[in-house]
Amino acid sequence: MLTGGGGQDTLTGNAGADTFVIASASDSTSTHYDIVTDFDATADSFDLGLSIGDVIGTASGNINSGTFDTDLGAAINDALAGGNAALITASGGNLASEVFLVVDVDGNHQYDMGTDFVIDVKNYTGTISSSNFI
Ligand SMILES: [Ca+2]
Ligand SMILES: [Ca+2]
Ligand SMILES: [Ca+2]
Repeated sequence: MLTGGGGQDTLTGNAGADTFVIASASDSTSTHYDIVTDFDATADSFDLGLSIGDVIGTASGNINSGTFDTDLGAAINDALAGGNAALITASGGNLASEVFLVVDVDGNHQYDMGTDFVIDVKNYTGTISSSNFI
């Protein structure tokens, strides 16, 4: 089990099944999102303290660290209309190629800094789905 706290954490699992625990969205949101370096969707899990719906949308857009929350919202809000979690690939900006998992905790189908989880699933493998959340 790997647990993030307040501020930005980098969490790295091992070759086996890992559970990445982030207890509160306030521990991983906005520009202090946590970074999970090696999530393997065939073995690893997230424990975010809430269940995730079936639909995981995908989106892409320019993401810059200086305008992170605005950029993320503009790029992902349509994808969140289909469920409470979505993946966004930064297609441009200074964070280009990073992939962010956004979990819409308050269920309003929009990204809200401080309220919704943002996790950088750097170099993840497999297909992240609702079964990866415990
Ligand atoms: Ca692992
Ligand atoms: Ca954190
Ligand atoms: Ca929200």
